Amino acid sequence: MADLDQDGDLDVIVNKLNEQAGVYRNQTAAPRLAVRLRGPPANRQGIGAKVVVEGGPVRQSQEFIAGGHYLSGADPLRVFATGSPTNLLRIEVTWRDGRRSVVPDARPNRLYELDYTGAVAVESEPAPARTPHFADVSDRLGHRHHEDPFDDFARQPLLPQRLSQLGPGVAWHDFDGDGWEDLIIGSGRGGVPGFFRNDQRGGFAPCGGRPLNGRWHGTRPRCSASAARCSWGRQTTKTARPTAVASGFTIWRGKRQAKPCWGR
Ligand SMILES: [Ca+2]
Ligand SMILES: [Ca+2]
Ligand SMILES: [Ca+2]
Repeated sequence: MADLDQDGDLDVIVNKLNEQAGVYRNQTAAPRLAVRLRGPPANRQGIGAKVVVEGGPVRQSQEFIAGGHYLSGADPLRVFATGSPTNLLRIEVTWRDGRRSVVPDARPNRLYELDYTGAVAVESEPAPARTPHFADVSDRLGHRHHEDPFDDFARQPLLPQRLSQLGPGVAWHDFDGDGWEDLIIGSGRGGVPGFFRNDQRGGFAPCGGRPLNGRWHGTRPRCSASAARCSWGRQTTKTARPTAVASGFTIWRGKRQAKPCWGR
């Protein structure tokens, strides 16, 4: 878009494949106000500056951008509706570095060109203190995730990110059947999963890396795309799927009786 006929409104140019471009004149008769910027030497068009115009039918704001339209750009001119031609308007430009330029008594049907050299620094207000809703209590568990170095991209060069670096899957499962969910933390390659029994007082007691007595399979954690899954006899309980892709593990109960570490 650009104001081709210099009447203060933006006209439209449309590029067409294998045809002549379309040029459309904006024929609005509504009062308007146009703003153009003269930025600092490295950014003469004031790209990134935000303009707010008040005093018109509504509060209006626009940003000076480079490109951003589909395969096209536009004349760095911003046009605002002014409502009544007698309205007095306020133009405020906030430049990329936070400086501001203000025209307190702008009038409709005019083009205002604001120069960066007249901008003034504005002291930013201190951010209000925020009270977090959650607190990190990871240290109470004393658990540390382990993941052997693994080059994901050697196997899948087009991966957007390393899937081996997402951290462990976490599952809740009441292993001892006391009605309180216990905590299982999966492991990456080379590590061991963490088992923590719910002590019913808001804490968890670690059971070490091998909480099941007797024989159990899965002692060698593997990195997979599954969530933590617990299987007891014929019954399989999928306890959680914390993320779409996470380091997970599967516990299979062997033919011999296996018991949790706390002896039940
Ligand atoms: Ca025009
Ligand atoms: Ca026009
Ligand atoms: Ca429990």
